[in-house]
Amino acid sequence: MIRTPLITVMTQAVRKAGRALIRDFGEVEQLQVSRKGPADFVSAADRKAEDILFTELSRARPNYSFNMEERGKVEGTDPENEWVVDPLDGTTNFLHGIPMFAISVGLVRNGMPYAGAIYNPIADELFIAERGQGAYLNDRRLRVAARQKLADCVVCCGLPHMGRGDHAQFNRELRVVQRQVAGLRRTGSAALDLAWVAAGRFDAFWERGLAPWDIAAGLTVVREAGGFSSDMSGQEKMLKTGDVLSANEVIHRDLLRLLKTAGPAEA
Ligand code: 2AM
Ligand code: CA
Repeated sequence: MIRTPLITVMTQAVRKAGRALIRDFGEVEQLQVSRKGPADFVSAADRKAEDILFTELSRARPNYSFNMEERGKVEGTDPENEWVVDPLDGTTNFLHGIPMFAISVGLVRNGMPYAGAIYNPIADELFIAERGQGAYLNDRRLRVAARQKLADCVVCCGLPHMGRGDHAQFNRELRVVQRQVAGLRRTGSAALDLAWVAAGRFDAFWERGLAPWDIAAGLTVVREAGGFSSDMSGQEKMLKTGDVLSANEVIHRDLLRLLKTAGPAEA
C-alpha cells in the first residue's frame, strides 16, 4: 500500500468521518419505525460528517480550497488545490437503512482530478488513489476488469427518479444497453459505483447529471486502476457536465458508441 503524505491525510479524515456516520446509521435504523421519519436526523449526520472532514483536511492542508456538498465553496489561499467533498454519498440508502453509502473526498488540482478516497464504513472498504501511485482497496492494488465483450459485462447505471434526470433519454439508453449486457445494477451511490469499477466488480458505470463531489474522487480511483472515463460526448469534461461513463478502454469505447445510438436529450 502506498503511503504518501496526501494518502495519509485523506485516510485519516475519511476514517474519522466514517466512525461518526456508523454511529448515526445505527440510530437511523431505529428511527425507521417512527412516524416523523429520520430525514432531519440524516441531514444532521451529513453535516456532522462534513464538519469532521473540513476540520481534518484544513488542519492538514491549511491553504487548500474546498467545494463541499453541504457548506458549498470555501476559498483558500491556494485556489489550485481544491478538496471536493461529499460527506454522505448514497443519502437515500442511508435514510432507508440500506447499508450502501460512502464518504467521498477528491482532490482536484488545477481543475483535474488528482487524488481520491472513497470510504464505505459499513464494509470497512477504503478505495484510494493518487495520480501516478496506483489505486488501492485497503491494502490491495486495484485493476479494472479485463472483459472485452459487452455480452459478458455487468454494467452499473444511475436511475432517474421523481424530479431528477431526463427520463425519456434514460429509457432510450437503457433499451439499447440492456439487450447487449450480462446484467445491470444500480446501487444509489455514484462514488461507490466508480470505486467498484476500479475494483473490477462492475465492468462499467454510466450516469448523467451528477455533481462534482459525487465523482471527483472516483475519477482518480478509476484512472489509477487502469480505467477510462469520459462524459457522453467522449470528452473528459465529467466535472463540468456531470455526465460520466467509466470502464476499461475497450468497453468504454463500445458503450460510448452504443449510448450515442440512443439519441440526444429532449429539447
Ligand atoms: P447523494 O446520495 O449524495 O445525494 C445516485 O444516483 C447518485 O446521484 C448518488 O451519488 C447521489 O448522491 C447523487 N445525487 C442525488 N441527487 C442528486 C442531484 N440533485 N444532483 C447530483 N447528484 C445527485
Ligand atoms: Ca453525492
